[in-house]
Amino acid sequence: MDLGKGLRQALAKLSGRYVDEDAIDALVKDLQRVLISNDVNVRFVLHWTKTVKQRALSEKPLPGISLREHVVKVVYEELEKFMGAGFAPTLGKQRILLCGLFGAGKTTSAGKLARFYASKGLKVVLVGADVHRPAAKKQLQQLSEQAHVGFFTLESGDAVAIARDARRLSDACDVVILDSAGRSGFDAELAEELKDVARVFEPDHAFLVVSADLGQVAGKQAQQFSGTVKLDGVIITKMDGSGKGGGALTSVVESQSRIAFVGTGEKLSDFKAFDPKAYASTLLGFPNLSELLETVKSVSEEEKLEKAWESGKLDYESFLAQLRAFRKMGPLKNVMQMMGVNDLPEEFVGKSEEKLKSFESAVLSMTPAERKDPALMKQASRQHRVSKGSGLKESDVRELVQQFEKTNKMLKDVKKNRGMLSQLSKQFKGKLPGMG
Ligand SMILES: Nc1nc2c(ncn2[C@@H]2O[C@H](COP(=O)(O)OP(=O)(O)O)[C@@H](O)[C@H]2O)c(=O)[nH]1
Ligand SMILES: [Mg+2]
Repeated sequence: MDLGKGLRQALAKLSGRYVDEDAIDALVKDLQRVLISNDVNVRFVLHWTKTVKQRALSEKPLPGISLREHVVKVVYEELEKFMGAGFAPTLGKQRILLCGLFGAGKTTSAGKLARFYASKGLKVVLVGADVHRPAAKKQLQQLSEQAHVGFFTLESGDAVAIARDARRLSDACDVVILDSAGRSGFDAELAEELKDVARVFEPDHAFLVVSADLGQVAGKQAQQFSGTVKLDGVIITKMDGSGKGGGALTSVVESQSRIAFVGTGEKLSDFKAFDPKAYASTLLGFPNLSELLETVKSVSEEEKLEKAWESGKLDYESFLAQLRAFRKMGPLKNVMQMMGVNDLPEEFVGKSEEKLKSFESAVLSMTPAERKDPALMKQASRQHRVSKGSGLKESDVRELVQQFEKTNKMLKDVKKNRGMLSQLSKQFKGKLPGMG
């Protein structure tokens, strides 16, 4: 099972039950099973899950976030951490050397890289220097056509001769990508040829291509190759569907190499510069999780407002701000709901944009004094004026004021506890003006 699928299943189980220490223990066991079966180093797994558990239990969830959501967030953040740093490819003139063993996906990755740089507006040429496999040059040439980039090789001549000529292509092109020869294993001969090729080609960047299927061996290979050429990073291919991708990722990071690109399919477009944030969210099944967590952070910045609520000193301004904060929870709620988390009420979240707007326009039609001193708004003449200014019906404004007063009174009774949001939401259900 691939890493993402395993992780998603482990988290999905969590959503079916009440989250307490036992549930977190069960999750940790599931995570351990998933990671170990993905060939991640056992010592690493135990250390990692210990951190997850510790954080899950000891950290206070952000305001408005349930313990379950908090646990998901911790798993995501730790996942992001274990994948190391991201990679920002340089986009200028450069020569790139690709190395790796047979079947790693080297030639395919050369095509993918070419497409990647060409899409950034750079003039790219692919160089076929795998002289050991007769079909290799042809394969690369076909890829160059697909990617609409140049192609260069010599019909005869060894890898070093091709590399020497390819060195000069930099005069006419931005990016020169050389597909070197592989071997079935790392040996002295391969090391020699690579060194010779590198000496005449003078690459600005060298990438090792490894298949995710290697699991932990990927890290060992990165070490071997980096003893021969200075590696800028590792391209991990076949992350789609590999049962050992987790081991490949973590072992490469542990070997002090960085992950530069990830290949996730046979098409030229199945390729991305490595971004641990984006990759972690993809693994968990939510391509926008990092964005959503930013939303949570910004919602938590409304903590001050919650304090105002808790102290019972509510005015129209903070009321409106709080409603806006609830609305921001919208996308997050969708995600959590997909994971089986259902404790955010519909009434609050993202449901009636239009009605929240009318609420907003009412508050905007109030004078600063009215916004700060809600008691003023009990006067019919003021309600009349606000309804005119906002274009709302007078009865709507009246309802708003009544609701505000009720809320304000209730707030004075609400005890401070973790789920301010859920507490309030239960009592609010269906009663908020225009939010139901
Ligand atoms: N599913 C999948 N297949 C890949 C990926 N990268 C390469 N392949 C396949 O792996 C096989 C070997 O690739 P190739 O580029 O010829 O490997 P090379 O011997 O290292 O040059 C080919 O069938 C490719 O289509 C990938 O990211 N995902
Ligand atoms: Mg090849």
